[in-house]
Amino acid sequence: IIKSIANDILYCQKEKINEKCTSRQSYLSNKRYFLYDVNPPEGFNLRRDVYIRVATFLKQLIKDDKIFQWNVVLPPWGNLYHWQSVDLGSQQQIPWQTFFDMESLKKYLPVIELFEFIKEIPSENEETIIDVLYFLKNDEEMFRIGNFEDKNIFSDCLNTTIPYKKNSYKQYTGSFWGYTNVTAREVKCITFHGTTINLKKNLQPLLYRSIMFDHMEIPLHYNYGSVDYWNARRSMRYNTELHQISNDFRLKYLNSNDMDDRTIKLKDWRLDKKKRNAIGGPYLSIHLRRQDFLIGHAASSPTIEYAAFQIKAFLKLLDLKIVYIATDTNNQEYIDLKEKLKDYSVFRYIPTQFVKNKFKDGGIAIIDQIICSHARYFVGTHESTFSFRIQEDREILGFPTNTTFNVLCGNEIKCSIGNKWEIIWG
Ligand SMILES: Nc1nc2c(ncn2[C@@H]2O[C@H](COP(=O)(O)OP(=O)(O)O)[C@@H](O)[C@H]2O)c(=O)[nH]1
Ligand SMILES: [Mg+2]
Repeated sequence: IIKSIANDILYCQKEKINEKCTSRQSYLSNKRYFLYDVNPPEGFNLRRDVYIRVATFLKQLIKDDKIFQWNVVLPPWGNLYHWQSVDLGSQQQIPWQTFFDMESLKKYLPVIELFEFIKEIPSENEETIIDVLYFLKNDEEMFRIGNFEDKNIFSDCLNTTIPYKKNSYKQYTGSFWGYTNVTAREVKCITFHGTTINLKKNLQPLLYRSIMFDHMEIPLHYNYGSVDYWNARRSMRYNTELHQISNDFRLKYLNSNDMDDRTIKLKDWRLDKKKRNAIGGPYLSIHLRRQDFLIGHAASSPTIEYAAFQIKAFLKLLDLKIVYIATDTNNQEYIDLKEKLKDYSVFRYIPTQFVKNKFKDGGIAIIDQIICSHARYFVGTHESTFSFRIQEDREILGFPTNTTFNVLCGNEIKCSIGNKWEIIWG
């Protein structure tokens, strides 16, 4: 393998600098890039979980690998099914900095935006070429039989419909987040089952400098719920402006601020400590997931009438007068719900056009999540990853668990609360 590096024009060795190599100074470095993408239909909040799988894996790799400097290239956000605001035009190629605090992410792991990667990597024929792309797929047979075991084997790409094909320069073009100037030199198909750690053997940093995995939702967490999982999660702080907008709303309408609510976080997440004494603002928060959940999760989706009934019961129990509603429902259903709660103050966040243009549907959803996470008591939607992220944020803020892991029941009498994923502090 060592020999192949010397021969490969990809990696100009220091002593072998020639015309081709000098124009590619950066190839001298030991920097390696990990890129990934996720199955197009997956939503924003599952994608956030996929990032944590990637981040904890790379964190471990960096600990073990003394030679190469690994960087994760963050896949831009775009074209998500739920981002349907037509007045915002196409919501594509949105960098992570729109939603997240880059400095916080970097305190856990070296991450860069895709646009930075494109700038950093010299292009050939105006293309930024990724050295190898692994297209992961499930073993359908294993799912059919239900006999699961780790698997990581090359399979024929011809038998898979892959969304990549060769262009006239012999590189593979594909969706690549809408960047037509990003291509891959090689595409390999892999039937995979197991945790992220099992991808280590595919990295081959002596052969490849930039390595991409498509369908990164297939590999599982190797350390779900561990201290390291929670460190990665804590590093996913939101863009500070989104916090500011949420704080203004809390102060103005919900009588809520971090000092009184005991929800102060330190500037550096690494310094935050274990606590369970958060009180939250004097309001109940609800995540009422509708749209596709009415079909996909019909049994756990209440009617508006029954949702209102449950909300009233919580408000009485908690002796609260204010309820904040985060929902993806249409206006009419929200008005119906509000009508049924007319003895209480009911709020939802309605963005200005400026905020919408700047932060898009993704940012508005995060504002909803932030406001829900600061409430005295939260009731979410069963099996919604949108609700899961709120629960995690409340764990980080230090709420007692009984105020967090609650869900609205569907119309059936039996209703399970769901799992409690409690935070582990390092
Ligand atoms: N603003 C806002 N958007 C929501 C809400 N609930 C769902 N959505 C949107 O619908 C998407 C739901 O997809 P996803 O993130 O996969 O969560 P899940 O499907 O509930 O597990 C979110 O990413 C949001 O774009 C809500 O309460 N408020
Ligand atoms: Mg979803």
